[in-house]
Amino acid sequence: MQNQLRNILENAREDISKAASKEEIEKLRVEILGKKGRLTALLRSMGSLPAEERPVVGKIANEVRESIEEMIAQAGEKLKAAEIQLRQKAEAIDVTIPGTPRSLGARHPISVTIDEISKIFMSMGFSVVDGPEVETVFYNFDALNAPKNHPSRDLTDTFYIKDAKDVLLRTQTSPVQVRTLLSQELPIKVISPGRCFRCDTPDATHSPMFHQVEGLVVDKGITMADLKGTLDAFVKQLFGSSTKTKLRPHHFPFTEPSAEVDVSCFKCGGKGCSVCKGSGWIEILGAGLVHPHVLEVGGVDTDVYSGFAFGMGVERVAMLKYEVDDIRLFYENDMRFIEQFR
Ligand code: 2NM
Repeated sequence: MQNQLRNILENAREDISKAASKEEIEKLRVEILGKKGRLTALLRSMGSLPAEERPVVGKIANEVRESIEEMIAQAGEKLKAAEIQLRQKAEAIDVTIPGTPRSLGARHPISVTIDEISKIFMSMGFSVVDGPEVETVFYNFDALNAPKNHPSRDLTDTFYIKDAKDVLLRTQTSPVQVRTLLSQELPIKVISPGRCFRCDTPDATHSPMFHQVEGLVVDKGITMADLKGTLDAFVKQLFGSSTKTKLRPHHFPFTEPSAEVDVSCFKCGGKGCSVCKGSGWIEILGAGLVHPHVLEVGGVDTDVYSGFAFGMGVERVAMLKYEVDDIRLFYENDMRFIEQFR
């Protein structure tokens, strides 16, 4: 019987040491110490021993039981610790793994160009004004002296808001200047950068949405000389100090006289190259003295005051400066393109 007890203890030690889970240990506990367990069965058979042997064997049996209980408890603790360690390892954050790079983005080349133009005019004392992109026929056409039959008013050229025949997307930023004439005290010296809309089929040089910067100066005694001097100073800062200006007669409904303004090519200096298409000159602005009809709508006394105005396409300026050959590149928002103009 003592040998059997020793066997149970040794087998238990071996089995428990091999157990790899809480379930396996519980199974062993039932097999050895449970109601129908090996040790329990042996203890029951003690009744058949001679009376004098019973206390000795009983003592050993109790020691074996205690040893096995102790081994099971220790194995349980060990497994529990291993399990915790495993879980901690699985849940741990490896702070040495490089993070996912997040793009910071870049300023859009159109914004860069608008800011550069605005900065130059602000240095000459201009303020920046803005106004609604959704306008009325009055501010976009009537107040700007556009004849009732002017082609730019057509449905094919202008985006009208459906079912509201008087409301449209502004085709230029000049309605902002009409609003400025009506709301600000004289003298006025403003530029109005912003988005404009025209029904154009997109191609390399056309987009139904584009940007303009227009300027307006109204004061006593303003002449074409003020216009030419202002634009001359502007293009020298934008394209370089040797840039020359040339005014060609033109027609706009809102100015009289009107001119288109060319600048000498900043790339070749006038010899002729790919940027100026061989002519040495680049058309960059429209301008003129504000038509008295426009000033009168704006409540200006034309006996005392006169003004000049000008306008330019921001995309056109950006395309020339950065040698971009397709306007549509500005609206694709491909970061490989956008990032080149920081
Ligand atoms: C241009 C060309 C010439 C212009 C006129 C006005 C206003 F509102 F004062 F009459 N603002 N801008 C103007 C003049 C715009 O863009 C090519």
